[in-house]
Amino acid sequence: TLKATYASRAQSATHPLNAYLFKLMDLKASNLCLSADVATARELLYFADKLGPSIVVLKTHYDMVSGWDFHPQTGTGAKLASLARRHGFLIFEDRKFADIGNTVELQYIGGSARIIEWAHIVNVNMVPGKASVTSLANAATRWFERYPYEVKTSVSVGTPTAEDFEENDAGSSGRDEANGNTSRRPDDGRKGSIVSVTTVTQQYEPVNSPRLTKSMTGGDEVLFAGIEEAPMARGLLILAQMSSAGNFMNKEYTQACVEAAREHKDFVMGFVSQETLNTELDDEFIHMTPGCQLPPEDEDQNGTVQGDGKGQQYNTPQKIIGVAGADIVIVGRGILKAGDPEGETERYRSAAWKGYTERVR
Ligand code: UP6
Repeated sequence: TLKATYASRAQSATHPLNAYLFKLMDLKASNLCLSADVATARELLYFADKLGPSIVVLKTHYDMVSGWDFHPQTGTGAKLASLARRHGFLIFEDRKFADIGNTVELQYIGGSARIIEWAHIVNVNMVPGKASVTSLANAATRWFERYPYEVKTSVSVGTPTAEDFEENDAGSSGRDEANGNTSRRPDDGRKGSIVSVTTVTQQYEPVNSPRLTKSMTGGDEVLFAGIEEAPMARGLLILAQMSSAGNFMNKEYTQACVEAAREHKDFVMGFVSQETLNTELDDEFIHMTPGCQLPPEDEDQNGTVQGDGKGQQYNTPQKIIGVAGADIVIVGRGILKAGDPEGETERYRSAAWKGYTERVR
């Protein structure tokens, strides 16, 4: 399976978000996830917009960001969702849930952050047991069942203005029964550069419903570079291996993570891991790998990269994608602390993509 192309895995993927993500990777020639570990919401949105064209996943730690606006329609999550549609990437909140099932459910759906509303992907640290995975899966199902809703989107020609950034947020109207109020909800919709006027009305059924239907009416839509609508779905990555020195995730633990994933294929997209964990023929999981840096441009590109002095260890994209067989590299400081983050993003994108093309060749 190391030779399978992203395009072919888009076809065979069982999870709708994996099918979408592999297609994005193929279209954008990118297997790069930006770990947007910044201090303020302002910087987060800035980097999401600037670097969005080169990445396929934007990873957040919302709880390290100051000035996070929790408003469901106009807040930071909603703005990120809008940028995700515009540039074509998925949002991954790296919350690493790690508690009893009941608690992780409430943390996923509730609180001020309401992570489930704006993050396509979350992850779990499965130390408390497999029940944490089951609970998150059930929570997502129930969330969809409670909120079947309609999305109306209209986008304009040319460079988006501040105004359509706010307005065309492909949010959806849904009645929040628990709170008794009707609110616009941020969610998946347009993406890619906008090249035509579009008015689309979409009706979504809960994603796990047997009645799953999606009907589209309204005007024609033309989206940039074939990038389509993200499916209305939610996904989980299981943290199966860590990059940090001396971590306690041994082989048995990693294997238990793989078993849990196989038991919840409709919700678990794959793993945060250091290598591919697809060992059985019908394993279709995706693997995202943190602990990735390139040597500085003027140094030997096959040389090794020092850790950060706080336990983090780094491998090159070539090693992660080409040798270990992971699918997406996760890069934070390698890009964010560079003098030219935009140029550096391209350097990482092309290095990781080269690792992929050489692997499948
Ligand atoms: N992360 C790791 N290692 C793991 C799991 N997650 O580094 O095993 C996360 C960190 C950080 C990012 O929480 O957000 O990936 C890595 O950032 P860096 O590239 O700046 O080291």
